[in-house]
Amino acid sequence: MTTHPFLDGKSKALFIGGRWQDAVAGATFETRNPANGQLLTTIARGGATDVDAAVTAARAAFETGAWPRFSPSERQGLLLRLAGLLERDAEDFARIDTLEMGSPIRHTRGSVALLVDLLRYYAGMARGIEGVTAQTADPAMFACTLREPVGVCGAIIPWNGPLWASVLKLGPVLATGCTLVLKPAEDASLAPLMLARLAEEAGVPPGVFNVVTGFGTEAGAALAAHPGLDKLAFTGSDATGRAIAAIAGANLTRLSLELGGKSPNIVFADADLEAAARTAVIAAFANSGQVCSAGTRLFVEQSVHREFAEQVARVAATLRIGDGMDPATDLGPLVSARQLDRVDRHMDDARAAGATAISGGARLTGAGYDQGFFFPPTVLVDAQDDMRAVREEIFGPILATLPFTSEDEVITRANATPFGLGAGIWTRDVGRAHRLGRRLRAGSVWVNCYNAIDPAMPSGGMKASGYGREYGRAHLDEHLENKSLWISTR
Ligand code: TXE
Repeated sequence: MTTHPFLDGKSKALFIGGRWQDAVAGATFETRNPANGQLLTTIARGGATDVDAAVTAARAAFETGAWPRFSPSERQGLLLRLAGLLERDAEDFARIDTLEMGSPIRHTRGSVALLVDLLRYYAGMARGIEGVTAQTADPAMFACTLREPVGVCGAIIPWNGPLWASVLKLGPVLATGCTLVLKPAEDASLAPLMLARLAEEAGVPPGVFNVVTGFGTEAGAALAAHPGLDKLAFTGSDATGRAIAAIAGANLTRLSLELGGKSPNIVFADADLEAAARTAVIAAFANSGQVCSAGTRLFVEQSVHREFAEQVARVAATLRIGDGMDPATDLGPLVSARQLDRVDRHMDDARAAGATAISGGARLTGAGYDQGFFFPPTVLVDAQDDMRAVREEIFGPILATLPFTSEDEVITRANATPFGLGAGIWTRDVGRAHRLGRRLRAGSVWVNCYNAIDPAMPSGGMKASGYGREYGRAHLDEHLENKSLWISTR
């Protein structure tokens, strides 16, 4: 039996206007550990009425009460307190994410440490919100810009990094003086709810941060369509993103989207191939491949392709697969049976289309695996660019290796995807790194590394990977209006 202080046998309530409450309809749903199917707890299944109450609370908090009067220094203090509390409870947060979505505990512990730093970054940014004073043609005019919070924000987040996504949405909201209604994914609601408890303890005023748990088609759809939002941020699949964009468009709700991808990782023969192979494995298989910027199309220069693919398969085969709570585990289960089926289907398609798995290739069964959703790291050769498994985001541990012969060819093929989130380049040729770094149509390009991330560096997509940026000053800008104030001195 798993013990965790948050799993106290009580059903988890919604957090609205500073109060913990059941869904108005009284409905709940179960959440289970994907490593062994064990029931963790039940959670309130919010609906349209609950979402409406949360948006109303967020509006009230934005316009009245203490929050609009919080100075930048007070918002900074709040964020610093929240960071300190997250640091204090780091182990509980790491364990709840591992229990609910399967990610290895080493991974979730590392994430919490980065998120503490992220909150401290936003705490600093709360003090750096500045407009400009413009020299206009009319010398008697005083003209300046004011940066003001956009208002009530909604956020719909996925299950692949529930704490990560919650903190990333909350940080800039608190830094800028906005308010937030967060809808976690139904597969991973617990860390966002724990974060709400921490926000309460840190002194975030009632209504500033609200969490409505529930299903996408119910609470999610109601939040996306709510006319009371000033801004909506969505992270998830491109299909749901498109539906949300249509609804937000009808309401003229300001929107940012992070919709995953099919990111290329390009290895030239002159690269440090040992480092490239090690990193290619992490790029594709970390979090069992459930990472938006996973490097799942591994382009390898023809002269070293087969040898390199085999090296990657050898490294992949050393990864230990099991329950994420075991500190030795490198790869945990996929989040759900639905996700495992999706990965299975992609594998069948790839095989039918002529690809060969030189490692992995079938879901794991037998002792320790049967109750969970385990799929091993899978390296494909004989893959083609037009195969479904090479075109579509799988969100599982399947990596396609693809040989290429020239820079121009690989750039064309790497860019021939609807997505544009991340891209990797491995080479010792600095000129080539610059040339390709500019030509790749992706929001982030990593040279001789992959998935580097820092609070100060913006991250987001081009093309169907979405729009808007998270992290860095760009993320704050998404939460700020730019008001022009003109004062005639005549
Ligand atoms: O995503 P959804 P799913 C991709 C990945 C994965 C696939 C499906 O390829 O295999 O999406 O995952 C909420 N109105 N990514 O089905 O549906 C839902 O409750 C409003 C990539 O889980 O996009 C959850 O909170 N909200 C991605 C969130 O949307 C709705 C991360 C994401 O769920 C809704 C996750 C609706 N009609 C999946 N329907 C990334 N960018 O990293 C669902 N939701």
